[in-house]
Amino acid sequence: MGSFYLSTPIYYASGEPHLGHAYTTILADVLARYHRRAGDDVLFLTGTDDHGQKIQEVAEEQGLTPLELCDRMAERFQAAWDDLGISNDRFIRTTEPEHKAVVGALLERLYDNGFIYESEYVGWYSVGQERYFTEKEIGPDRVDPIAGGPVTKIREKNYFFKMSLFQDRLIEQIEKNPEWIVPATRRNEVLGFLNQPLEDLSISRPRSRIHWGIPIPWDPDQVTYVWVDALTNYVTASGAIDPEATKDRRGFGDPLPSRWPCDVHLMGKDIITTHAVYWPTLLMGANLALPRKILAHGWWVVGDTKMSKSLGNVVDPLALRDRFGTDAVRWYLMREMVTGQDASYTPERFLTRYDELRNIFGNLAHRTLSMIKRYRAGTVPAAPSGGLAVETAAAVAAYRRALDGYRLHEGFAAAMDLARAANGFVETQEPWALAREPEGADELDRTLATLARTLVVLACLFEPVMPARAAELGRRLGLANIPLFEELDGMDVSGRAVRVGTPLFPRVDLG
Ligand code: ME8
Repeated sequence: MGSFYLSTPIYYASGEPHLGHAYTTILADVLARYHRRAGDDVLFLTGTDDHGQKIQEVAEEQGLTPLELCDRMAERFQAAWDDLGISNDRFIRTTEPEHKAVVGALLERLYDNGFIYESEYVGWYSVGQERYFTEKEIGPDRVDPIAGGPVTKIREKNYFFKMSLFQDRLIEQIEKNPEWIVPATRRNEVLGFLNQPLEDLSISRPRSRIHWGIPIPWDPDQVTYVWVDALTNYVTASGAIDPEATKDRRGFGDPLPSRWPCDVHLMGKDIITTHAVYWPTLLMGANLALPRKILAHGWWVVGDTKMSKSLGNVVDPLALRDRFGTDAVRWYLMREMVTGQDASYTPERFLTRYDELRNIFGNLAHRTLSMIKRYRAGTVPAAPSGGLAVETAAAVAAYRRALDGYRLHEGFAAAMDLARAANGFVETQEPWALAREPEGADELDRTLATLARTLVVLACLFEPVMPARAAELGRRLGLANIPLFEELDGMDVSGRAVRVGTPLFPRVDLG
C-alpha cells in the first residue's frame, strides 16, 4: 500500500485523438487500475497541450480562436477516453489559470536561481514537432528528422535556460539508475545524445510571432516555449508549487504536501528527449525532485493496408470497438505489443487475440457458471478448493512481477495461462462424469468450488485490462466488487448464487 502518481503525455489539441494516443492512455489506465487493485492511492493524470504555434495555425485555418479549438478538442479527447473506459483522476489543460500561474512561478524560480539569460537564437524550427533542430539533424534535405515535415530558419530574441550546466548531473543520474529510463534501448539513445555537448535551451518566443502561449513573467513581450509550458503540467497537477504562495515569491523553501515526484511518466519514443533531457534538467534548476521513472514505448505501425478477407481493410483497431467491444480492443493493444517495442496492427492478429479471449477465458467462465447452475442449482458449493492452488499462486506472482516491471504483455499472458490451466483441470476432472456417480459428489463440489475461485482470481487479474468484462464476470459470480490482491488469499466464494448469462466474448459474425 502506498501512493502512485502516473502521467501520459498531454496531447496536442490541434488534432483528433487516434490509436497512438489511445495506446498510451490505455497503458496508463491499466497501470492505474493495477495499482488501485494493489491498494495504492493513485493519481492518474492525462490532458491536453493547448498552447503553441501549431494550435495557433490550425485554429486560424478553421476560423476559430485558439481557445475555441482547444475547448472543442479537449471535449473530443475526454469523450474518447470515456468510450475507452479510461479512469483518469485528473484531466489537465495548459490553458487552466492554475497551470499558467505554476509555469510563471517555475520560470521565476529558474530566473532567481540564475539559470536564465537573454540571447539571440538562430536556428531551424519545426512547427510539427514544436522544437528547433540543428543543421546536422535536419540534414541536406532540411526536414524535421522525426516526421520529415518542413523546418523554417528563424533569427530572434529568446530567453535561454542554462541546460548545459546540468549535463554531467544528468549523465550521472542515468548511469547510476539503470532502470530510470526504460526500455534500455531508449536509455542508450539518451546517453548517446548526451555524448555531445548539451546546448542551452531556448525557453521563450517573441509574442510578435506567437501570441498563443503563457507570457514570461518578467517580459510579457515573450511567451513561454510550449514544451516548457507542457512539461510543467506534471508539477501543476501534483500540487508541488502553490501558485498563490509563489506570487510574492514566498513559499519556495517550504515544500507543500504534494504528489511530486511522479512515479512514472509514460510516452511514446518520439518525445523521449524532451522528457529525459529537457524536463529533468529544468527540475534540477528549480530544485525539484526528478520523476522516478520514464517509460517510452514503441510505435503502433498501421501502415500495412493489406486486404484481409475477414475484416476488410480495417486499418484502425479502434474502429473494431462496435463489433468486438472496447475491452477486446484494450486486450489486443496490451497483449499484442511487447511493452517498449514497435508493433504492427493487422486484422489477422486481432482475430487471433480475440479467439484467445473467447476460447480460453470466455469458455472457462461460461462452462464453469453453466456447470454450477446445472449440477448445483446455481450455488457455489461449500467445499475446500481441490486443485490449481500451485498454478494460481504462480500465475498471480508472475503477473505481479511483470506488471511491476512494466511488462504488461507478459503479465496478461500469465493470466491467460491460468485460464488455460483451469480448462485443462475441467478436462481431467470430468465434472460431467462425476455428476453421474453418487460417490462423485464431494469431488464435484471441490471441482466447482475450485473453478469458481479461479474465476474470481481471473476477474481480478483481468480487471485492469478489461474492466467492463471483469466487472460483468464479478456480478455473475455474485460479487459486489472484484477483490483487491490482498483479499484473494483465503477468499471464500461458497454459497454465492451465480448467473450464467450470455458468453462474455460472443462469436462475432464477420460476414
Ligand atoms: O507530443 N504509436 O503530443 P502528441 C504509439 N503535446 N503511440 C503514439 C503513436 C503511435 N503511432 N502516435 C502518437 C505531444 N502516440 C506533446 C506532448 S507532454 C508534456 C507534451 C502517442 O499529440 C505517444 O504517447 O503529438 C506519443 O508520445 C504521443 O502520442 C504524442 O502525442
